[in-house]
Amino acid sequence: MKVKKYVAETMQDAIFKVKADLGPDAIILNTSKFKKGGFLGLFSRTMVEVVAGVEEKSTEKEFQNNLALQEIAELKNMVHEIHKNWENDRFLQDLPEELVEIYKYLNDQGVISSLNKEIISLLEKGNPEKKEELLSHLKLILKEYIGEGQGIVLNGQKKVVAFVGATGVGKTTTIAKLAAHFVLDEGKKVCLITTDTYRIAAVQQLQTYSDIINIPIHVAYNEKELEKLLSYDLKGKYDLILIDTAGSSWNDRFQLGRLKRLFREGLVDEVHLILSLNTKSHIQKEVVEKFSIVNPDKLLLTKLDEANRFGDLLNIRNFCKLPYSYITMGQNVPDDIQAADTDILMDYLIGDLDV
Ligand SMILES: Nc1nc2c(ncn2[C@@H]2O[C@H](COP(=O)(O)OP(=O)(O)O)[C@@H](O)[C@H]2O)c(=O)[nH]1
Ligand SMILES: [Mg+2]
Repeated sequence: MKVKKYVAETMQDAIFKVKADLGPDAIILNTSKFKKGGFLGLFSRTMVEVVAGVEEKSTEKEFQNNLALQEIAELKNMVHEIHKNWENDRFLQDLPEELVEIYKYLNDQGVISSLNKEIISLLEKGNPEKKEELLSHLKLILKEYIGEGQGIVLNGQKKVVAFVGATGVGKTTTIAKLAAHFVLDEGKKVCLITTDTYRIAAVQQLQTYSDIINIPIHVAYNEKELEKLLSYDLKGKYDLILIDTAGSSWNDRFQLGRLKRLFREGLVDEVHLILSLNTKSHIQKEVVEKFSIVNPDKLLLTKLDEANRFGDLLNIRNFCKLPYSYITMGQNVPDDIQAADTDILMDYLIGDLDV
C-alpha cells in the first residue's frame, strides 16, 4: 500500500488533497490535529493532518504466481468434472428421456449435480404420466427448493434494515432503489444512514441518491455514532431506516468484526446479505459463510441481468436456508428491482425449458 501524509487547514481541504493525489479509492488511515506557528501559544493555527493510503497494483512476480495458482485450480476442476461426468452418465443411463432432458437443462443452468439428482429423483418418484404433468410437478418441487420470498414488510411497524455484502455487489444502488420504492410507491418516511466512510467516494454516492429522492441521510463514523442515531436522534421518526455499509472483502476479518459490532442486538431489525449473481457458485458459498458472523436474516440477489445461468438460485438455498428478499436486474434507480417472488425466480431458472 502506498501511504502518504497530507496537512491542511481544514479536514475538507485535507480530504480534497487526498482525493486529488491518490484518487477516489484512497483509504483514510488516521487523522489528527496540531497547532502551527504563533508565539508562546498565542496566534497559533490549528492544522489537520491526514494519513491516507491506496492499494498499489501488484508486481509482475505476483501476477505470474497468481496465474500459476489459477492454472492449478483449473486443472483440479477439470479432473473433478471428468469424474462427475462419469458418475452422471451412470445416473442418467436408467432414466426416461424427458427426465434426462430436464437433468441436462438444469445442469446447463449450473445446478450442482448432487442437487440436480435429488430433484430428478423426486420427479421420478412422482411418476407423472403426461408431459404437462411433468412440468407442473417440477415447478412444485422447485418452489420448495427456492422458498417463499420475504421482502421488507412494515405493516404499520417502524423498521431499521441494514445491508451487507462484498464490495461492488450493488449495496448502495439497491438501497437507493428500495428507498425510492418505499417513499414513492408506499408513501413512507424513509431515512438513510451510511457507515461506509472507508472510501471517500462512498458517502457522496449515497448523498446523491438521497438528494434525488429528497430524504435525509446521516453518516455514522463508528458503532457509537450509529447507536446514538438509532437510539436517540432518529428513533421513532421514520417508518424505515436503511443502513448502507462498507463493502468488505469476505476475507477481511477486521472489517467483518467491525461490521458485527455495528449491529448491536436490538438496534437493527433486519440484516440483508447482498449477493451478486454474476459471482461464481463456490465464491457465493464462501461469502455466505464469512458473512454469517453478522447473522443475516435474508439474502438479496443483484445483477440478474448480468448472469447467463440461474442454477445458483437453487445452489445458494442448498447451503443457506435464509429467504430471498429482493432481486435486482440492472443499474436503473429505482426501476430495476423486484420482490423475490418464487414464480419470477422460477421463470429465470426454467423459463425456456421445453419438455
Ligand atoms: N448490471 C447491474 N449492475 C448493477 C446492479 N446493481 C448495482 N449495479 C452496479 O454495480 C456497481 C456497484 O454498485 P454499488 O451500489 O456501488 O455497490 P456497493 O459497493 O455494494 O455499494 C455500480 O456500477 C452499479 O450501478 C444490477 O442489478 N445490475
Ligand atoms: Mg456502496
